[in-house]
This record gives sequence, structure tokens and C-alpha cells, in this order.
Amino acid sequence: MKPVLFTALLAASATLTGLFSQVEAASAADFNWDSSWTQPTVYNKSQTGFNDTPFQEFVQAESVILPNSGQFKLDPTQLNLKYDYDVSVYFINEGAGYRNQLAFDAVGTTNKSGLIFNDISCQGTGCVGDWGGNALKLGDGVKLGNITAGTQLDFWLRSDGLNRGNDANIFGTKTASNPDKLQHTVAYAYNNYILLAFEDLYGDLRASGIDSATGKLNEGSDRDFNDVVVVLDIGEANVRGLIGATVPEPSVTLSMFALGAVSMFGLRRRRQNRTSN
Ligand SMILES: [Ca+2]
Ligand SMILES: [Ca+2]
Repeated sequence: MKPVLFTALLAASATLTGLFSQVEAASAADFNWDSSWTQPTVYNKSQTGFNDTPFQEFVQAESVILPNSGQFKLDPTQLNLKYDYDVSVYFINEGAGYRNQLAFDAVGTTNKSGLIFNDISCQGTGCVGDWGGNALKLGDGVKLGNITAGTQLDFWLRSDGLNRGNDANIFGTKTASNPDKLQHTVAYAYNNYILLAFEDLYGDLRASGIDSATGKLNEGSDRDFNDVVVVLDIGEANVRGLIGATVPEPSVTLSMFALGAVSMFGLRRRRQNRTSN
């Protein structure tokens, strides 16, 4: 492994371990995933003018944690808007065999929730994953409508929800609320956008069998956080407000080496077995 990449891994790991240690929140089960939701209109890049290319470098190969070069790490549990904005979400990539789904909620001066992507399966050149489904092309976008100042946005992954429906695990930004009590989301600010990346597999790295704490099945996770990667357009002013609100965690350096090692183990495993994600 190149030294530069290793450095990037450590930086990204710092983000992963640091963001969520203080967070306590209601259960992810509190999020009401409405199975009657249908896919909103998906706009392609020629319709929106969105350019996904600058973000593709942050989509990792399978089982490698996101790099952090030139990015500002953010707390995805605190996506508070200070200014009104017509918010959009753009699909960047996915490296997942699962047919994942993504939803949002807005709480504050705007209150609404809904489906963003019903089937996060990538089609065409540049897709990390090519393991079934072809619903989205790189850069496809969905409009969430006008979100007003004083609203907090949050995002939810229903893991393999297209296939599993209400039996699927729902992972959110709040670690303590996730069914496995593990982090499943990481966020960065870049080019006046927010990059959100998710891990879709239940359980700790390579854990298998039943999780005795919950009775749920560990899914041999690779913890690569590339299973759903999207970009939020909340407007430059809101992004700058979030960067200003970001406070680095002091305890980051203690655990980042462990996670750096984790990512490399995961990469080896991934190369051996491309049926999971
Ligand atoms: Ca993956
Ligand atoms: Ca994964």
C-alpha cells in the first residue's frame, strides 16, 4: 500500500471514530419508513447540470474507507439549515450487492419525510458495484423541495429494503440508534456540497452468526462505507454554516489506527468474496 493512501485511510478513520462517540438519540426504529412511498422523479445530469465527477475520487474501492483529502468532516447528525434552500440529493455511486433504499426527514420549520431512492443499484460506466439492478446512473438526482431555515435534515438507509421490505435493517446517522449500535454513516463537506456515505451490512467487521445482544444476524460486514454514496446540495451558505459548526473530537487519535487496519483486512476479504458488500 502506498504511504499516501495509508495516510488518507488514517485521516478517514479519524472521522469515522470521532463523529459519533457523544451521540445519544432515540431508536432508529422511531423513524417511520412508509412502505407506500414511491420513487420521486429522478433527474439525470443533463437535466440538473450536476457534475458527479469531482466526487468520484472519494468513492472507495470495495472495503477501503473513504479518504479525507481536502474535505471537511461533518457530524451527519447535525445537518441544520440556516438558510432556505431547494435541496437536492444526487447519487454518486454504490458498491453493494444489496438493493438499498434511502429516505430523509426534515424537522423544524419544515416538517416532512420521504423516499429519495427506492433502488440504489448502479448502471453504466464507473459503478463500483455491478451486482444486480440498474436503476440509477452516476449523478442522477432527486429534489426534496424547499427546506426552510431552522430545519434539521436527516437520512436513513433501509438495507436491501427493495428485497426485504419491513424486515430490513434501517441504519441512520446516530450510532446509538442503529440496531447494531455501530456507525453506518460518514459525512464530509466538499465543493460546497455534503458527501454522505453509508455502510449497509449489520454488525462489526467480519462478524458472523447471530448477534446475541439483538438476535439479529451479523452479515460479515466489510465496513467500507461505499454501499450508498450520495451528495446533498443544501447550498453554499448552509455548507459554510455547517463547517463553522464542526468541532473536532479530541479522542480521535486513540482509535484511528485500529480502523486503518480494519480497512485493509476488509479489502483482502472483499477480493476473496464478491458476493457480499
Ligand atoms: Ca461495499
Ligand atoms: Ca460495506
